[in-house]
Parts: sequence; C-alpha cells; structure tokens
Amino acid sequence: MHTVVADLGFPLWLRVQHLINLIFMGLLIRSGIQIVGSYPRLYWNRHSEPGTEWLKFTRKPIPKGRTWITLEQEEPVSPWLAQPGGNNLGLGRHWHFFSIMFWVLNGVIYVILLFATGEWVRLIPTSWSIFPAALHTFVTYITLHIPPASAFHPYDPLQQLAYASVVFLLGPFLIITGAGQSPAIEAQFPRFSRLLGGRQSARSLHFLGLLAFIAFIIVHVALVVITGFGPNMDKIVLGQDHGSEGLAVGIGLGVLALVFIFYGLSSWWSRRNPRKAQLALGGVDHLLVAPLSNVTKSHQDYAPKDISPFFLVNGWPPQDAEFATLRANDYVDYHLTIEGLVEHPMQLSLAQLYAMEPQEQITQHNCIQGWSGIAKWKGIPMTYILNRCEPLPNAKYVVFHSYSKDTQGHEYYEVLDLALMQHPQTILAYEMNDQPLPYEHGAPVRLRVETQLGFKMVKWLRAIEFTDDYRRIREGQGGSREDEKYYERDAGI
Ligand SMILES: Nc1nc2c(c(=O)[nH]1)N[C@H]1C(S)=C(S)[C@@H](COP(=O)(O)O)O[C@H]1N2
Ligand SMILES: [Mo]
Repeated sequence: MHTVVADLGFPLWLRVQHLINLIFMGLLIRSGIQIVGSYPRLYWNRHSEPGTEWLKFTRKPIPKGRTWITLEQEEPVSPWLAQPGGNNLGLGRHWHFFSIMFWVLNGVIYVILLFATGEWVRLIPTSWSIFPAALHTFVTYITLHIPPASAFHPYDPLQQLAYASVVFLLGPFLIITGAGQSPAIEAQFPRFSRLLGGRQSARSLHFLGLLAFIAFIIVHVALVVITGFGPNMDKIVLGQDHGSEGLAVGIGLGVLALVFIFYGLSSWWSRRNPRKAQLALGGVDHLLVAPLSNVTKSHQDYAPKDISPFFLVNGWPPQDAEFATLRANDYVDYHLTIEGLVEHPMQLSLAQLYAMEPQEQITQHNCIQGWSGIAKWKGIPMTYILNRCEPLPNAKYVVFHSYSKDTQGHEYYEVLDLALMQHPQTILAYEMNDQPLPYEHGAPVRLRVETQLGFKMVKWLRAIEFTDDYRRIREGQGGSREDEKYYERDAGI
C-alpha cells in the first residue's frame, strides 16, 4: 500500500484545491483579524464585562464617570494584517462570510475527491502505530534532524497526523465555533450554544482556532523549506518530483505574490468603494445569511441566575430638546406612532402599552461588534400590535424610527422583515431586569428581536412604519448601520 501511495504524485485537482484553500484561508484570517478589532476583548464568561477578559488587544481605557458606548472601543487594524483594514467591521464581515462559502465548498469537494480517488490514505491513519511513530518523528525534528526519506509514505507520521487533524478536526472546529456566535443559530438551538459555553466562549475558541491555524501554517511552510524546498515545490506546483525545481519554485513564488497582491488590491478597492463592496460581497453572503435570518425562531429561556450583572451600552442617547422634555416629565406625553401601510394608524401612550398583556423573556443580546449580555425583558409582543393595527397586504417591511441620531447625525432607524414581527420573542420592551427600561438602554420603549444582532433592536423608539419598500429611505440599504457602516441587512449571524 505504502509504495503505491508514495508513487502517487499530487493530482491536478489536489494542487488547484490547495491553492484555492490558501487564497480563502488567507482572506478568512485577514477578515477575522478585522472582526476581532471591533471589540478587541475575549472572554470565557458570558457577560463581556470590561476587566474580566482573558485577552485584549487594546490599551484604550474604559471611560469612567460618564456613559460610554462600545463603538468607542473599536480598534483600527492595519491593512497589512486585516481585510480590508482600518475600522471596517461591516466590510470585514462581508469578506469573512464571502470567503467562508467558498472555503467550505472547496473543503467539501476536496474531501469527496479524497475518498473518491483513494488519496485519503495519505491523510487518514489506518493504524494506532501512527502515534508512537509521530512521537518519534517529533523527537527527530526537535533534536534538529530530518527524518530519513524512508519515513515519508508519502508523508512522515507526524505530518500525516497534523494534516489529518487540520482537515478533519480544526476545520470543523472553526465552522462550529463560528456558527456558535450567530444569534440566529444560538436562538434556535440554545443547547448547542450552551455546549460551547456561550457566545463569548465560542468567540474565544474561534480565536484559538485561528491561532492554531496560523501555527500550523508557519510550521507547515517551514518544513516545506527545510525538508527540501526545490523538490517539495516541484511536487506542490507541478505534481511530481521531475527535477524541474527552478521552474516550480518560480511559478510557486509567483502565484504566492499574486495572491498577496490580490489581498492588497481587494482591500484597497473595498475601502475606496465600500458601498460597491457591500453590495457585491453582501449579495453573495445573502445566500448564506438570509436563510439563517428568516428560518430561525428564538427559543431562548435563560434562568434568572444567568442575567448579566453588567450590561454594555451601544449607541448615543438622544440629544434633542424634544426628547429631553419627554424624559423630564417621565414620558407621560410620550406616544409611539404606528403608521404607513396599516389599516389602523395609531398613537400609543405608555399607559396604553402598560395596559396590554405583557410578555417576559430572559435572552442574550448579541452585538455585531462581538460582545453579548443576558437580560430579562418585559414588553408587548409585536403580534399583538399587528393584530391591532392590521398591516395591509402590500406591507413587507417594518421601519423602526428612533429619537436618537446615528454617527452621521441622521435619525437612527432600522428596517426588519414583516415576517420577523410574527416571531414569539419579538417584543416592544419597556422593562429590563424588572426595572423601567434605563435611559441608556432605550427608554421608554425599545425593540427586541431575539434572532438578530443588536443593531437591529432600535432603542428610544419614536415610530413604527410599515412599508412595501425600504430602498427609498435614506441611503436605501435598510437601516442606519447598513447605510453608514456597510453592515448587512440580514442580521442573523
Ligand atoms: N436608537 C438607537 N438604537 C440602537 C442603537 C443606536 O445607536 N441607536 N445601537 C444598537 C446597537 S449597535 C446595539 S448593540 C444595541 C445595544 O443595546 P444596549 O445599549 O441596550 O446594550 O442597541 C441598538 N439600538
Ligand atoms: Mo451593536
């Protein structure tokens, strides 16, 4: 068996897939670094309280004695490291999800071909003796020796184990820990989330997976160089050890240079044309993200003991006089406007809202930046409001307007699909942890949609508008964060 495999060169499909994998792995690592920069603190606990992180990549202090928001904690990342670099969480995520789709597809085809062609014997150990043999190889390398040629069948035991682990363990581990951070998946499968220790632990594990991948790449490349760069490149690039090493090294390094140039140019392009990048990459991501957003339902039901002792704030509270007056009078003059494509437009006072049958839920809030926290929310199910106002048949979207401003000084608004309003845990919340909703968390009323990312849950609600098209609103992307920060409209991941 061994001799047969040793004779196998690298078939063309394997070499092409190796290159595709390299391109997308690089994009995933780069965009992953971008995403970490948006909230550069990693936790093992569920509450994301500053100071309890096990690792951070920021020297920014936590402001004391004033309200601060988590957007202030973003760290720009150099485009040498991150895709596309700077403070670009939205675009970084587009690159990440875009790459995931092609990386996973490539991986699946690879595994299928591996088994279909018999090449699997390269990777998958067929005897327990691989472990002592691998240890032996490890000792050989660590004492600065190179195993004899006879140890490679075609890989040496340590190499074979490492490759098999990366393909069959590390790859799936990254997919699982990535999925474990999606609010839609977590809301649909709370037990899966618990298994990973919650979203923060999933994020930390995902990051450790990234480090493991980087470590693998460094060792892998180093060994390719040490154990015979020319012949190895000959196999990787041309498929066989033909003795055309110069050509192989030339082609190999040339292709690698092209890949790096592509990273640089595509990052530069997406920073120069963020809207185009959002639409182009987002159009592809949509295939992955939209089903998650639209199919999942929230079954979250945390226990009171899970409630976060501390809950981060994002988004600046309203600054205008109108809201200040409302607030000064304890919101007695507050009215929530319900308008647009409805049978019965209306104005609801707080007293009218309080008179309706409320619902309570203990759920996890997931900010797109990466932090999360658990709280108990009380409010009116949106289904109840729908029954009262009766949306017209052509109503497809619901626009939530607020009293606060986004980072460009426009009204903060977000658009949600009408279908999400039917979800059992979509409520207009007026209490948080058994207290009236605190000012910084969106008093007097905010939205909760428990399968979505936090930016969709508009605080300081002013009006709810039913519409058939959101494209004519402002920049037409479906919300403040989509307009100004190029986030995706489907916020399930
Ligand atoms: N009106 C308004 N609502 C908003 C925001 C905002 O800036 N303005 N920020 C959103 C974001 S990004 C998040 S993560 C949550 C934060 O909710 P919290 O401050 O209660 O934690 O509110 C969302 N709702
Ligand atoms: Mo957020």
